Amino acid sequence: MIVIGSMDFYQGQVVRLTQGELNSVHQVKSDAKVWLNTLQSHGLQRLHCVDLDGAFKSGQNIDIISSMISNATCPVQVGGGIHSMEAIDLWISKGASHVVLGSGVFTSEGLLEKALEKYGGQIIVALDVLNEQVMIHGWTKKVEEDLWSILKRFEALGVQTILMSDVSKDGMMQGSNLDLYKKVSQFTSMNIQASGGIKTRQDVLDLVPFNLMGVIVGKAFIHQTCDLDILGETL
Ligand code: AMZ
Repeated sequence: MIVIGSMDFYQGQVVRLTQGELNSVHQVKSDAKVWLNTLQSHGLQRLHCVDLDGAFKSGQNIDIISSMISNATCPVQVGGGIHSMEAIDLWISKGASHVVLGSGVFTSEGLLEKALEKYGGQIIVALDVLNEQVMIHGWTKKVEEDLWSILKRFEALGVQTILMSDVSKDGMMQGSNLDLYKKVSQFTSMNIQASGGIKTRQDVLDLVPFNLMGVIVGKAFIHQTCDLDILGETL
């Protein structure tokens, strides 16, 4: 398992939200490139960039995220507002190693199949979960289909990696939803990236038994509650 450093962008700024609520937004770093360099100097192995304007349909942060991709020496996965093949093509052409699809998988008929056919393992599906229900559109709308049936369906379609966030834990820095990752890791053989709630190194270590591919950490580095050197480790 590796630790994936996360940067969320809203209106051109690096921000953090609490439980995904836009009214909790606050700018955390005034210079995204400086923060990227800091993460890289501690051994960053993968960067996760989220375009929150894309997810909330309030615009896009293409230039700043593109500049993260050009300045990063590690793979960069990008998500938020990627709801069409054109948007996927754009990010791949800008050098994203992986593209994270969320709402579009549930709202654009055939998008996931087409994306998998063209980009295979470069496609990551985001499942943002609240009480075992998947949330879309910036975590404001529930998907009716049951989480476990979604997982079975995606695995059968050939999805290699899922990014599972626990909405209730996100930005709370109270540890992750261990029960959820335990259940999901036993249920599926897709690679799993866990996201939401990490505060300390111990919170990261608590996930090691579940054989996850990665854990996404954002706020804990900004608030310096987790040592940045964990970015260079394989756990
Ligand atoms: O914080 C939020 N409210 C939020 C967030 N971080 N809403 C969506 N997202 C992220 C998902 C995923 O990485 O975790 O945006 C991506 C999905 O976006 P979309 O536009 O494809 O649903």
